[in-house]
Amino acid sequence: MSSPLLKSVSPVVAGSSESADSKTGPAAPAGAAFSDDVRRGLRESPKCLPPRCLYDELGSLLFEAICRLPWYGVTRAETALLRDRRRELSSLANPQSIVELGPGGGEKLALVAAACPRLKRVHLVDISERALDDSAAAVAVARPRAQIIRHATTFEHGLRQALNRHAKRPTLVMLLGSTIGNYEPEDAARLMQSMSASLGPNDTFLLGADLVKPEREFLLAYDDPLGVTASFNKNVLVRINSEMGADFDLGAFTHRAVWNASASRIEMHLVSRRAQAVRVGRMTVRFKKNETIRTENSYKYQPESLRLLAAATDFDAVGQWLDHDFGYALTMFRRRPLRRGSRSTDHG
Ligand code: AVI
Repeated sequence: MSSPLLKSVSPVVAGSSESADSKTGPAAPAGAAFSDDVRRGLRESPKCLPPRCLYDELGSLLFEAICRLPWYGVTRAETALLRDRRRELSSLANPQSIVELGPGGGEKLALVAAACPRLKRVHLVDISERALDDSAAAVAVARPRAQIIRHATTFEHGLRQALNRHAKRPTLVMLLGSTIGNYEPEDAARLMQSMSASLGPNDTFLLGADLVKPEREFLLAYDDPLGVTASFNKNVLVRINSEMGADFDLGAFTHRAVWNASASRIEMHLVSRRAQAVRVGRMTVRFKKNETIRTENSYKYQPESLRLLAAATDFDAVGQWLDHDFGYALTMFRRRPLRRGSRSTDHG
């Protein structure tokens, strides 16, 4: 096989378990990486933290709770779409191998795996051991004979390892749960480039993404009446306090969700209720009243903007399935066949 593989990708959510029904959420950066993220982000103007910082153990549990809230429909919509369309998906991809980047609890993977008659092996890529355990168990029930290979690493490394393992086999790579929404547009474009360069012409890439919907629906989903999303957001301050010896006063910050229509994204912020100085290790971080730390961008797509993600790549969108009621899309990409005379880097 080839592998220009995902070298240039630096996802906002690096190597993670994200799916909406995930048991863990995107993986937490390890200690030093977390501190670096925090120090760098709090020095920026405006202040911001990468969304991966939200997912320590408690953050992952809170994200799991969010996925069950009536106002956050990503998991339900995606699971229903996969259930309804699994035969079409399977006949288009017809995979012998499936690689899921961030399988979460594995429920969605199990649905797809059960519908793929030629399936021989499943690669699970996640930094979280818990997600690997849960998803391996779910796949083992759905496809007891399939070989299950765990990659406790980032998406990039895991995908590279998985593709290296079996050249020339139709492989379906899945990135579900609207994880793509937490990639900045340039990172999403890079991901698509790398993915299209890494997959062979018999392989497919299935991408799940949340669609643009009325603002009030986003505000309910990202600032829910039970306050679970607010806790999820503020937990990053708890994490900074405990991992970096900081003294954030949780009562001095408020959760805010903002729909940024021009950027087509919902943003999560922590708003400082007063002017204050916070000690973070040896650093002193000053806040003006109403100054915010942006903790997440969640980009929302249109069906055609998802298909256009393939525009600057060797991918074509070969299938798209929409949940019109909730506003969710599954899009399948395949590399267009090489023109005669062009150099092949296939593994398939
Ligand atoms: C993990 N990710 C796709 C979620 C999202 O919708 O962007 C994280 C989340 N943030 C608030 N609620 C859920």
